[in-house]
Formats: sequence, structure tokens, C-alpha cells
Amino acid sequence: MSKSTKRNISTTGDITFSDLKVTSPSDYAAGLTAIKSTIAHLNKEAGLYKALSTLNTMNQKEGFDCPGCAWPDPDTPSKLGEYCENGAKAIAEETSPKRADASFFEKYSVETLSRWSDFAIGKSGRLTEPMILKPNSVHYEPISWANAYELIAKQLHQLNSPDEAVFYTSGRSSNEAAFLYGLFVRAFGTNNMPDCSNMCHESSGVALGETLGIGKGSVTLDDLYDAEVVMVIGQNPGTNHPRMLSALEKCKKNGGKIITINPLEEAGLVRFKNPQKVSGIMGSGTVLTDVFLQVKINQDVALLKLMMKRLLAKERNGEGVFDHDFIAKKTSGYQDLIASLDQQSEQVLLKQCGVASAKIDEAVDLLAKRKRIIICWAMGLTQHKNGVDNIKECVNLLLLKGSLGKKGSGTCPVRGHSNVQGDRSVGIMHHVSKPLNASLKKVFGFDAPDKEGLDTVHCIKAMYEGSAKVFIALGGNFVSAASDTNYTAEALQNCDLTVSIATKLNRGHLITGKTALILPTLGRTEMDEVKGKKRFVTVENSMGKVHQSAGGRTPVSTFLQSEPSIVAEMANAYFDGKHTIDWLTLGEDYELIREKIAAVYQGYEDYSKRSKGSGFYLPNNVRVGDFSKLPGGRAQFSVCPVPNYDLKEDEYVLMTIRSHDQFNTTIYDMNDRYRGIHGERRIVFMNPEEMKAKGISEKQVVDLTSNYGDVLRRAEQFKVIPYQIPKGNLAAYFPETNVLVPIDEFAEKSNTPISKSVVVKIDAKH
Ligand SMILES: Nc1nc2c(c(=O)[nH]1)N[C@H]1C(S)=C(S)[C@@H](COP(=O)(O)OP(=O)(O)OC[C@H]3O[C@@H](n4cnc5c(=O)[nH]c(N)nc54)[C@H](O)[C@@H]3O)O[C@H]1N2
Ligand SMILES: Nc1nc2c(c(=O)[nH]1)N[C@H]1C(S)=C(S)[C@@H](COP(=O)(O)OP(=O)(O)OC[C@H]3O[C@@H](n4cnc5c(=O)[nH]c(N)nc54)[C@H](O)[C@@H]3O)O[C@H]1N2
Ligand SMILES: [Mo]
Repeated sequence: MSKSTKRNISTTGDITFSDLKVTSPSDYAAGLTAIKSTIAHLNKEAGLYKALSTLNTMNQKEGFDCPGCAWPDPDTPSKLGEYCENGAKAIAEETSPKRADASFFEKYSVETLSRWSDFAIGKSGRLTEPMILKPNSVHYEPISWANAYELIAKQLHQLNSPDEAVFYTSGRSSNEAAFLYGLFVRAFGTNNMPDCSNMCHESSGVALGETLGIGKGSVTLDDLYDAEVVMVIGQNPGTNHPRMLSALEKCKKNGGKIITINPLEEAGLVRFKNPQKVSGIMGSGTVLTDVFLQVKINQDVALLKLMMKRLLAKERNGEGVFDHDFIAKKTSGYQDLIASLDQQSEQVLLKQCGVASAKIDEAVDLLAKRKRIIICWAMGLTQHKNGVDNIKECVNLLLLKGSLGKKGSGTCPVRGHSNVQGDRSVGIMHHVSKPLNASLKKVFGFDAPDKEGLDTVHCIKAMYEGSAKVFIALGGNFVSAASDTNYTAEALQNCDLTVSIATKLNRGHLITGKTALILPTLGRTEMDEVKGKKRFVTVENSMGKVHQSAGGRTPVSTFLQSEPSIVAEMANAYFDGKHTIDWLTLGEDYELIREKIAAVYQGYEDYSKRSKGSGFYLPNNVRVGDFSKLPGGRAQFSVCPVPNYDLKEDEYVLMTIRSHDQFNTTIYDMNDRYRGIHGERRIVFMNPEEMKAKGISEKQVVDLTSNYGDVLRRAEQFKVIPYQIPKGNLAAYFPETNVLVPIDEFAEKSNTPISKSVVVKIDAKH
């Protein structure tokens, strides 16, 4: 158990092993097993009937948006319900009959709860009323909403500067809540708005912004159906975006090919048995991946360069591979890219990426003649020191092929949280935007701050050093999601006040400032009513489409407030009627919030009306082939260096990944079915030959350590599991391994922690 100071709080919970069973990894995703698993899970967590009736309205036009991932819904949702096994688990969590209410907190101190595992903490159920943890106390106790708001206002007024407060956002909040929150934070006077994007797709945002002029993807679902080649890089859709498999299946049925690049052969990309079709349940399913390139961790740049070099060789051979018309008219930097490719050595790149040469040729052959190409990616590309370059290299490939701004082509960064993209679009951002500030002045009449705010990594450092003292979180589980768990825990405990607006208990409610508040809020599935009138919110999916979401269930407690109401009340208490904005009216009237969003941002005209049904797309310059806002009015090629790990004999590169039974820091269950792991999370995957060479046996218990900047970090007690992963690479689950990710190691330009490439050693002393 790792301890942190002040209250006697554990950052990990007591470490105990349960019964680990290991089976062969699955060679397909979904099918009947997924249906069985869904039903078993719903039965256990939520009561089957209740959960099924809730599920039936999910991702339907009049229903609520799945609180799972951000994958878009088809324009005509399936009659069988547009949901997946993991969406169902997300619903089961929210509809759990268990309650973390006042009597729960009276019974268990935060010190006791912190010794529980994340799994056990998460299973405590829904939060039901506002609670306060007072200085020197270890038990939360009830507080009225009014007193909670007054306390927050008082603490904010006591600060020497607004920059001593930090306002975090996780990506489940609606556009309405996020806009109001950003408005309040700017009116309060700071841009300290870190969000989960900083740990997630920030590298994509930066790379796409610099090369293509928009920090979002360009494709729509229809493009995926029309693509000739889809490359899926650094992403595990079978677990994290299961509904994407139906789109890939459709692409394959239309003749498309799939290239997968990953250090692991993930089941979901091998074969898919569509659980919404009889053939999927009874038959052998659809083979998805045509060419699998088993790259070493963070050697995608080397591999992509090699692919481009071989495409270039074909081009020079007169095979007509590149789109010269597009390159000449729409891009800049082509000659520099070609010169840099010529300078790279085939042999060096081949050795670095670790992929068999003949396999790379297979992929290159698929790409050479085809023009409609889409690249999909997620955390396998973004969470590295060179995360931004990884994505720029993907853009290079698409630009060479002219695969942008055309049907069946483009960029597809697959987003994580269901509304993380929307939150960003309506103002959750730590950078200063001059046009936004000008708009806010025009619409609301106040001067928004023009000093850059703190992102996730830098706000942790500020709290650690004492220059930030109040931490407010709109959703999420900051302490478990952020890097360097023990450092982050110290940082939060240094605060005078930490506030969490949340649906469920998590470790973030136990590792707190001197005073802590829990403000319980409505979940996506719940009805949001004010004065007898139902309200709906809106969200933006991974492909830039904005649509409505309205829950139908009776809220789990009459005390819950909606996120916009909570933000409005906080703002009202802080300004005490002395501001140009009538916060309470805005907090009550979501139509009015949407009108204001439309007044501040482009593309939201007639917002409420157009958000009905399947919704509307926001403007996207890449989709229409317009690069006029970029230097010289052209999309940019980039020249990126190849990352090199000079590993010592006893060092490995570790990627921290998700199991099939978790949603970020929420642990649904202890299994990772597709990878053959049952009943345990403290495991580390290692190459079997390497295990033999190093004298490590199956299920041997080891510690993992990382050593950056002379700080030795340790994650205790993991069982080693032989797995087909490249030599020199390891994989283990987050959040258990976040303790190893050093706070000062993050991607250049995007500041995203290096969660997918931590250099570690194995300490086998147990
Ligand atoms: N059920 C469920 N759904 C989720 C989530 C969840 O936790 N559970 N989380 C949501 C969120 S917030 C996000 S951001 C997404 C995350 O979705 P993913 O990015 O798919 O999630 P990870 O488990 O982090 O998986 C990363 C994948 O990248 C591979 N990888 C790691 N390093 C490298 C590398 O260097 N190169 C390459 N090519 N591949 C690499 C891993 O083997 C793994 O397959 O999912 C969202 N959806
Ligand atoms: N080592 C490592 N670390 C990582 C990652 C990794 O791959 N490896 N991935 C990173 C990524 S991609 C992300 S996005 C972050 C995620 O970081 P976060 O978004 O901070 O974490 P979550 O686990 O998604 O947050 C879950 C909590 O949100 C609250 N919640 C759920 N629904 C709602 C809601 O509707 N409203 C409100 N107000 N609260 C709600 C619940 O209390 C729940 O406990 O983690 C990052 N951390
Ligand atoms: Mo994410």
C-alpha cells in the first residue's frame, strides 16, 4: 500500500491478489459471448429489466447519448438498439441500485475507503446528496447546497489571484454545462481549465491544427463505408469503441481493406461477429484486418517513414502512387519531406520498428493503387513524447495520397469520452483565444483573461508547489487519471479546497484538499426537469456532429442537481448579483444557453432546432478541402525525427492500456476477456521468449520501477503473463501503473503524459 501524507490515505488501496485465470486470447470480438457477458453484467449490477428498458432508448433519436465512447450513431439507428457490450456496462454503472449516501459516509471514513480497491470504491454506488469533508475530519458529512456554494464562493474570494484556482473538466459534460463552466471561469478571471483532453487527444489537436487547420478529424461515418483502405493505428476498438467494428464490417463488405498497426494483435481487429445480426451470432463473423503490422511501442514514425519510402520508390518507378495535382495545388513542404525520406536508412528504420519487411510490402501494395484512405488512431499514437509527430506522420501519408477533402478519405482521431470534443468546441481550453475573448466581450460585456492558463500537468505542478489552492472538477477522477499518482496526490492534498461534481464515488473523493466537497449530479440516463418542464442537453460526437441527449429515468435522488444548474449556482454565489450575466436564468434555461453558444461560436445557427433527430455537422475545413487559414493557404507536410530508445539490458518500454472491463478509472469487472485474462488486474504482459531468457516464470510476482530525474517510482506486485508482444515491450493496465508515469515526461507541444512509453525495469525480488 502506498501512503500519502496528511490524512492517512492510500493512493492504491490494499494490494491483494484474486484468483487469476489465464486462457488463450480470443481471435474475434463480440458475437454471442458479448451478448452473454452483457446480460450477466446487467443482471448483476442494475437489475436486468431496468437496465434493458434504459438501454432501449440509448442512441435513438429521442433518447440519450451513450455515456461510453464518442463513436457516432448511424443516421438510422438499429431497431435492436444502437449499443454495445461496453455501452451497456456504462449504463449499468449509472443505474446501479447501490448508494453512497450520508449513512455510507458515516460508516466509512475516507481513510478506510482509500484502502479499498478502485473496483470496490466504484461499486459503492451513486452519490445522492452534497457532502463536505471538513479539515481534520476523516468522515464526509451532509451539507446543504446553499452552504456548499457559499463555501466555494468564500474560498474563491480569499485567493490572492484568480490564477490560484483550477477548473478541471472530464469529457462527459454536455455542451450546455461546459459552455457555462467556461463562461464562469473566464468571468472569474483565469484560463486555468485543464481537461481530460490534455491526457488524451491533445497531441491530435495540436498536430492536426498545425498541418490541416482544424484540431479535429475530417471523416464522417459514410466515409468509412466508402474507404478503399482504413488504417487503424494505436487503437483497440473491440474494447473501447465497439460500435466502430460495425462500420469497419460495412467497409469490408463494400470491398475495403484494413491495415492494423499495433504492438498487440487485438481481437476486435482480427474478426468481428456482429451481435446485431443473426449471421454474426451464429456464423464465423467478418475478418477485419487484412495486414497486421506488429510494431514496437512508439516506433510508428519509423514504420510510417518506411512505408512512405517504399511508396516513393514505386512512384519513382512510374507506378503513379502520389497525387501530384493535390500536392501541387494544396500542400507545402513536399520537397523537404522527400529529401528527409531519402536521408533515412531502410535498414535502420526496419530494425527500429521491428516489423517484417515482407509484411510492410503487403501494406504498401494495398496503399499504392488506392486513393480513398482513412487513418484512424487513438491513445497508441498520442501518449508518447513524440505524440504530435506520430500524427503528423499520418497526415504526411494522407497528403502524399491526396486522401483529404474527398469522399472515403481523411483523418479519424477516435475520441474517448462521449462529449470531450463538444466540451472543447464550446470553450473548455486553457489556451487564450483572442477571437473568443472578443466574442465574449461582445455578447456578455466582460473582459476575459488574456493570460495562458494551466493544463493538466502544469496545474498539478502548481498545486504541488502551492501556487494553486482551489481545485474544482466538473466530472472525472483526476487523481487516478493523471500521471505520477503519488505526486498528484500530494498536489491535491496541498489545496485548501477540492470540489468534485460527480455521479459516482471514486478515489478522487478520498485524496482531497483540506476541505473537500462532493456535489452529486444527474447522469446521462436521468430525466432533467425544472419546474415540471423536461430539458435536453446536446453533445458532439467524434465526427463533429451535434445532437440532443435526454435521459428518461427518474433521478436516483431528489437532491441531485444538473451540471448547468450547479455551475450557475456557483457563479451566482461568487458574483452575488454583481455581474453582467444573470447566471441563474442561464442555468435554468438551456435554450438560452444554446442561443448564447450560437452567438459566440460559428456553426451553431438555429441550434436547438437543428440538434433534433440525428443533429447537424459543425463546419470542417478539411472535409471541404479548404486550407486557406494555414500558412500560404496550404496543408503542411512535416519532417519529424525518429524516436530512439537506447534501452539498457534490463530496461523495457511499458504501455499502460485499458482492459475490456473498465472505463478509464471506473473498473466494471476484473476481466480482460479478449486478452484471456480473468479475475485479476495487477498483471504485466511480456514476450514469452524474453521471459525465458530473463528467467521469469508465468504468474511470477514482480514490481515495476521507473527512474526519471533521479526519482525511483515503484508499482508493486504484478503477475507476469506471457503474451505475443514485441521483445523489449511490456503492457499493463492503468490506473494501477500511473504511479510510474513521471510528471515531467510529456509530449512536446501537447503536454500529454507519456502513458504509452514509460521506460521501466522489472524488480523480481518477491
Ligand atoms: N469500454 C471503454 N471504452 C472507452 C474507454 C474505456 O476505458 N473503456 N475509454 C475512452 C477513452 S477516454 C479513450 S481516450 C479511448 C481510448 O481508446 P484506445 O486508445 O483504444 O485505448 P487504450 O487501451 O489506451 O489502447 C491503446 C491501443 O494502442 C496500442 N498501442 C499502445 N502503444 C502503441 C504504440 O506505440 N503504437 C501503436 N501503433 N499502438 C500502440 C495498444 O496496444 C492498444 O491496442 O476509449 C474510450 N472508450
Ligand atoms: N496511465 C494512463 N493514464 C491515463 C490514460 C492512459 O491510457 N494511461 N488515459 C487518459 C485518458 S485518455 C483520459 S480521457 C483520462 C480520463 O480521466 P477522467 O475523465 O478524469 O476519468 P474518468 O475515469 O473517465 O472519470 C470517471 C468519473 O467521472 C464521474 N462521472 C461519470 N459520469 C459523469 C457525469 O455524467 N457527470 C459528472 N459530473 N461526473 C461523471 C464519476 O464520478 C466517475 O467516477 O485518463 C487518462 N489517464
Ligand atoms: Mo480519453
